Amino acid sequence: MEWFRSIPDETHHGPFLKDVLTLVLDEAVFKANRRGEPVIRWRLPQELLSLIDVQTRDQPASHEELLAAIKATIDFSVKTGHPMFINQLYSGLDPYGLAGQWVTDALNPSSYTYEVSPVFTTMEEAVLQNMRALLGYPDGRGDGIFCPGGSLANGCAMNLARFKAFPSVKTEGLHGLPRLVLFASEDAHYSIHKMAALEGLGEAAVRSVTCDSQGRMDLKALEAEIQVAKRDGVHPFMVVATAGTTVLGALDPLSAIADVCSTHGLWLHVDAAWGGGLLFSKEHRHLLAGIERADSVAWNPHKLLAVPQQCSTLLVRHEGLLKACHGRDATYLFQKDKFYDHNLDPGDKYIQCGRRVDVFKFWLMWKGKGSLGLGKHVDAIMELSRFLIEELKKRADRFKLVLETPNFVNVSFWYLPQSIRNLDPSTQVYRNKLQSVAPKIKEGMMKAGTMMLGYQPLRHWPNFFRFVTQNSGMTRQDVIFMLDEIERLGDNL
Ligand code: ABU
Repeated sequence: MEWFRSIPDETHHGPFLKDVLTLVLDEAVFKANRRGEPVIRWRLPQELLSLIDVQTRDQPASHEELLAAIKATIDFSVKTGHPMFINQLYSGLDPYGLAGQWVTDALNPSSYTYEVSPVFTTMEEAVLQNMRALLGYPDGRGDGIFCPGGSLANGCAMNLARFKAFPSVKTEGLHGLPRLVLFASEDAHYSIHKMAALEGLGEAAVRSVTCDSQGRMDLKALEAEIQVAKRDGVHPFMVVATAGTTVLGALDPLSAIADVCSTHGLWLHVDAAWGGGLLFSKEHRHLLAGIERADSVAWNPHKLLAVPQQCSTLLVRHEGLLKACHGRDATYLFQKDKFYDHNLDPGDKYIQCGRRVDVFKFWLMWKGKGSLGLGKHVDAIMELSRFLIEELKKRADRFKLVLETPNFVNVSFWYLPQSIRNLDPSTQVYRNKLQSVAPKIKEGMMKAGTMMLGYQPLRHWPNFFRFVTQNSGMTRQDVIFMLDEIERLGDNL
């Protein structure tokens, strides 16, 4: 076989692929995620360029050179499966999920028609139906799609809600429509504004609803905003509630918001990209009560359930609406005279054409652990964040919680170095000092490679740390390590 042909040749590629698998298993899967190993070996781009030969060339590289490049790539990449990677709304390295990714990648499918993805399209329907059943849609009825991330899931929901209210928008665009507005809390995900801009509504179409002291959408403020919109002569069409805000992890009061939507005839979309996984937990699923009344729900299993990136879904109550809203009946894919039932082709419900299969890794995890195991995973994470709250309270002279009683995974807190402890918290000097603490500690942990923990300001609050994990392998000892490490890095600031 000539070396340039894109087909695996067992003699030529077999030893290379086996070496790659061994390297990945040793270096990226097992060793990399051991406690004591660095989460990151921090390097600036110029240093990386001297460590990894990133230039592509006319001449082919040898397998040895490729293996060395793979090794260096692993060495200097962030180990997001490490217990001390607590930086984002994804983490952990689930072994079944990883196996699922490998199988998917080896088969390299695109999931638009049954003929090219018979197993995966069948699995997609089964998984989406089971997710809808968990939401509480009767018998799991409705519809759904996999999305390239929660932002796009929210955007599709917005498009569906608008199409349901004004079907002519599909052919005529915004011409002739009243000025449309929607409502989302001030802590809602930034994709709501992005998608409103992308879809021609404009960012100003998003009316921000203030939050209560726990970061949840304030119902009185929602009612007031709806009245203001009506007085303004604009047309409300949708409320976006959030089940797990990005920073505080707040869970909006879904039942009460559903009542408001029903009174005013508004589409209720729940952005449960982060919080959706709670539905697997018998102990905690009550936190999402009311989600069964949503017209649509964005839910990312790659977040709380630790499915490998990406696995994001949009679940919809209304059967047939996705196809009606997005369909174009392209005759090169969705021929009506196929020898099998062409309704098995899911592709026309989607905005994308070619589409990665994101179901199999999730399906394999669900199969391998059962709903029971996924529920226990969620319970373990929730228990760990409760433990962190208790530990923070024990160290109340050095740490301060942003919310005293968070009720989801997110735990937000400030570290107070010695130099700040006796300052008056109402002064600008104190605020300025506090604002600079988290970034400096973050720099210290990244350069030491000991952990990655995120920080941000929010509204009037200066920079604070946000603890989130999706790694049910994280332990109480890891939490104590995290707090000790913050103290070690921040004590003298
Ligand atoms: N899609 C929101 C993710 C942001 C974060 O990881 O914090």
